[in-house]
Amino acid sequence: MSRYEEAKNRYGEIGVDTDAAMEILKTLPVSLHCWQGDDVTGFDQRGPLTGGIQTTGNYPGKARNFEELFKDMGKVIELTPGKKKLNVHASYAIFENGEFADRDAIEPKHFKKWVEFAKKHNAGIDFNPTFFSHPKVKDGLTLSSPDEEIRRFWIDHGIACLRISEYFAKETGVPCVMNIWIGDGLKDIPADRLGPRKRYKDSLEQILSKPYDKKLVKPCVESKVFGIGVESYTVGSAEFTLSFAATHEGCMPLMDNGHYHPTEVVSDKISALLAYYPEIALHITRPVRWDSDHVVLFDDETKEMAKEIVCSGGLSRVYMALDYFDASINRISSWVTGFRSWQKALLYALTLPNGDLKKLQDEGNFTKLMVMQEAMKTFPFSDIWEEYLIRENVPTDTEYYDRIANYEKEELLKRR
Ligand code: RNT
Ligand code: ZN
Repeated sequence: MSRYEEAKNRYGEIGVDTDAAMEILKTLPVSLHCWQGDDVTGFDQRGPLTGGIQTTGNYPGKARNFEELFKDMGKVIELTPGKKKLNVHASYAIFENGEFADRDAIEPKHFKKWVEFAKKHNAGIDFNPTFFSHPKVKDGLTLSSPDEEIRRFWIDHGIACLRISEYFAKETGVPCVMNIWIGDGLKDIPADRLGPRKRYKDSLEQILSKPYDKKLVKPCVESKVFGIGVESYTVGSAEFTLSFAATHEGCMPLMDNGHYHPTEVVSDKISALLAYYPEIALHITRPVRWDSDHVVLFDDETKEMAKEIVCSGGLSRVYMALDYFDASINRISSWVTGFRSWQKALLYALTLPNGDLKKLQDEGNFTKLMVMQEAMKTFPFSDIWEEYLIRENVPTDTEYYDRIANYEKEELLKRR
């Protein structure tokens, strides 16, 4: 009997169908963020990364143009199991033959190559307007700026992005999640906290009041607690964005698990939102002390988030996207390890005896619940995971590093 057969039997004894778990997992789209490949630089400007976010590290081989980024993302897709969606930022517009359009004037045609790339990999696309790293971010503000000209520019950017999102959805046949995140905030004590929030609310309403196909485009708003250089006040706080989504039909809340106070956990918030919203969106990252966007690992909180999505029946209601950027190690490996970790967490969640555990809780049998929860930690999960990798035709956990090292030698180190 193969290791997988043996493991399958063990799981079978506790009522878990591992084949069914794998069949479900391979159909669940997870959004692969394009910005891990070039440290969130994008193609439309040469200035620094702004908005209170930061990449750290200077590992060689960063993608410098769309050809290199596509090549790198292709490598990531090759080395990871599961269904992908691409996650694209507006700053990754592709301009050719000397043409250029500013953020308020970008059009679907500037993303044609992304559509071709997505189609090649049978993937849908999610989209993000880019409200940072641009000269029109004035005093750290965009959609909440008191300067009406500045605010207009960014509202027009949001509207342009709705059109592009619709184009992505039409072309790929997959609805496009359009995530609005602004880094707007203040370094020091505000004199007026309400003013910027009212302006942000009005800006969002102006953007989302433009007609768009609600079946094709799924807008969401991402909250944040603070950013670097923006420590004292964030316009789009948790309460602000949740309230906005709750009062604007069709707009989802997006939780990034790096955007909360260090003892708060998104795993606990998922069910709270699912009790109220038909659909929600997530940015999956690994905060270390602050919103540091470390590579996602197969750690306790990552597992708990996946478990919550699975247990609450949220697999069809939660849009899952990765969001981190590590420039201190091989960027392809960062991408691959993070994507695989989330797949692993989902498979782990799908192979827990969730129905029985729930029953124990409801019966008040907390003794057995604890015993079973602990027992699951050393179940032969690795054999199920390896089988999934084989079925998905991708290298095992100990094989993929060499493939990346080879790609580094053949491709990345030549980018000087
Ligand atoms: C920043 C937010 C946001 C960005 C991306 C690049 O703190 O998490 O989602 O990481 O838009
Ligand atoms: Zn995020």
